[in-house]
Amino acid sequence: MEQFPSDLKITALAGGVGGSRLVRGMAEHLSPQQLTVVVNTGDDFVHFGLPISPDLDTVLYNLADVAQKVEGWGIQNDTHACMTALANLGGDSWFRLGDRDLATHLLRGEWLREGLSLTEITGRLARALGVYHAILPMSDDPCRTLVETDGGVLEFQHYFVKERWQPVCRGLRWQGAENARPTPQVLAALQEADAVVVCPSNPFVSVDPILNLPGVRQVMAGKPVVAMSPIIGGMAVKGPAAKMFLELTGEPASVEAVAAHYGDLLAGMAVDEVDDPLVESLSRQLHYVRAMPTLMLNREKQIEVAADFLAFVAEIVAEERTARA
Ligand code: FO1
Repeated sequence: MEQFPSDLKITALAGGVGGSRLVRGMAEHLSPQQLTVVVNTGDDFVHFGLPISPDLDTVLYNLADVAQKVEGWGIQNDTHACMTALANLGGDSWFRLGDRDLATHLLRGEWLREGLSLTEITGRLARALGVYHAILPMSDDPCRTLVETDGGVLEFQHYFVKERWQPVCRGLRWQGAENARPTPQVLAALQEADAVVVCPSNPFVSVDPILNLPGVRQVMAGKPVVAMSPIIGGMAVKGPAAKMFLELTGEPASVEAVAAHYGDLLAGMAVDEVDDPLVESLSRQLHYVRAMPTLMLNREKQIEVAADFLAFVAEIVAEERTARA
């Protein structure tokens, strides 16, 4: 690709696996000064007394190149001796924590008890794993996603992992939202960005928790915000995004539904090449639309897809600057 201009700064909003694939690709093209990642912490929960931050760890492990290749979360070649022993003792084993992964949660717990913030802890873990792009939790305050189902309100990981996202989702709410604030680092990264990238993460449970924090939308207003659609040909690559579109909006998942969900926030959106026939109609909703390959199932694809996507973002930034000059 043409070199992405070295003076442009991107702040990306990401959830877990889908987001971390694009982030991983972009990190190959952008220096740590150019790319900052703001990560959803709505999926966080406490399990066996350990503070688990699945999306932060997924982004971290992917950037450190130690993530499980197929699942996208957890550590590649991790062992599960602790989980096996725990299950043999009658403990709950529905949430699979690998032995090496456990070290992350043990340290996070220890450092939280010492008074460090989640932001500081994530920075320490990143440096220890040789990751120099900033990974910022959206907030240092708890703001936990709760899923309203016919069977009652479920904590996000109970809905997602234990129930395999099968219950019908009737609504979402966030425990702690009334007191949760974005960190100063998050607001500064958004303020300093030339463009904000909305990664191909679940709009409802990965991106909305970040956007809903007070001040986040305001600081993004007027900046080019460019998304990559998490919906390809009406389906989600992974997880319940397509199912949630139908259950929460009554409309089937589509690139138009993604654009409608984000509304005026977006200047542009990249859609997968299979959705090329929808680009014309989508252009009535959005100023900048481009179809391109977006599947990123291996490292090479992540790098290639990120290159095309960043070229699209750079064009939008340049056009917006010209329009405003
Ligand atoms: N996802 C699963 O589907 N099953 C698991 O047992 C599981 C364990 C797990 C452990 C640590 C971690 O950081 C993530 C883990 N995930 C697991 C993934 C994760 O819970 C979800 O993919 C995200 O929360 C959705 O973004």
